[in-house]
Amino acid sequence: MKIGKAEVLVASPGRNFVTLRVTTDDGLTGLGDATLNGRELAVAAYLRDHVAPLLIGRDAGRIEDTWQYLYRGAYWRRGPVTMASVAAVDTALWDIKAKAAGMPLYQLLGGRSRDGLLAYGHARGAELPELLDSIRERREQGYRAIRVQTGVPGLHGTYGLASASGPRAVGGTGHDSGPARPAEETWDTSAYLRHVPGVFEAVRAEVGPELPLLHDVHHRLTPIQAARLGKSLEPYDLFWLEDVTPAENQEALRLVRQHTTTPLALGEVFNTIWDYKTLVQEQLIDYVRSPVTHAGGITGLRRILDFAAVHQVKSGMHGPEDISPVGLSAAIHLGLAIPNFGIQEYSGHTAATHTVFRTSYAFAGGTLSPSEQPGLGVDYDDDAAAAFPYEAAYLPVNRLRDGTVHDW
Ligand code: KDG
Ligand code: MG
Repeated sequence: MKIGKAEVLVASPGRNFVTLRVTTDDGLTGLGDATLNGRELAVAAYLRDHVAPLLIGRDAGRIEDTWQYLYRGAYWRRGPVTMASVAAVDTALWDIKAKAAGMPLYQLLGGRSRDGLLAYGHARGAELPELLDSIRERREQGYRAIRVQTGVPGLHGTYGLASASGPRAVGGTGHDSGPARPAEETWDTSAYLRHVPGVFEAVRAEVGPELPLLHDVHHRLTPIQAARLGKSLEPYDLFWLEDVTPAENQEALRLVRQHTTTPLALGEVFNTIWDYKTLVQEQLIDYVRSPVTHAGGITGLRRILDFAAVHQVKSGMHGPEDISPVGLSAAIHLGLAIPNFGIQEYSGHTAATHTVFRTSYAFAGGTLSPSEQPGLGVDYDDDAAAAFPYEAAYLPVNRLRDGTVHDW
């Protein structure tokens, strides 16, 4: 089973996606997601110029060897561009192997460890009434776990109020203001810390004690601020508090941990096991946020999650709209098989996205399940994709009130 073709597919059905399609000499195809929000073309070029030519003629069945070849063999290792590229190759090869075996991918990963994956959806509102409506809407859609993001008085727009993957860029539409560039938002940590506990108090009073509630801080606090927030949210029993600090400084989480029993999830921007070394070994977090798409594929993420399992840390794979249906499907197969599944983020995709990515996984009763189709169970429609060319788009940039750039 030699690799005959490796194509990099870039399209923007609803938003930009980068997909790798690997085809073997005997005609089997595998898909991998390589989407890196706001830096899509960097990954496309890395794959097209530096990886695809190396794949031709390789044995498609040698997944681990290919992973090592691309990771160690490049000399320049880690980082989001490299690891999204490695992930796309790895996922495509698992898709092929499972198709060759005539099995859904989760069977090759050890079979089912559970019936389906508990998924959480997103609720948002600038003001409380809008937020409570949004929570009601998600519950009507079947969600049994909900992430709650709120506006902050005095700030126009903050993380989580637009779609999970952020508003699109401004400009670049051909009729106004030059090339596309990121939108800018304003941030005020004190206002946020004053406001959020009251919102959770009101939400808990409305939904009762059982509904799992989550919240994403999106890397905006210092460790001592994060400790204060975690402590102030304890009465509202969060399922998790996400990305409280930027966390490149893993040791900083020790301080947060000493002060609060609110469970912590972290790492959607991390790519390798090394990014989690201290966090996991010292049990400074409870959930690993990396998705298959950004952490070196099934092979890379499974290694992280096995390491996490030793320390009672569970999965909480990133699953906003900028993880393509291919990446989401890979997450569903992996999440079904691993022993330490925690929860899966699922914000769904637009109708336009689904015209290009033909999926077979199901969301029902708050639970995601893969189909029994061989492989990942996702097909890519080239004809549909032709109608959606790439459009430059960026995540926002965040500034403090005095203009200082802050973490978004
Ligand atoms: O591309 C960035 C988004 O995926 C991110 O902002 C979404 O934080 C996010 C989440 O938890 O879904
Ligand atoms: Mg997040």
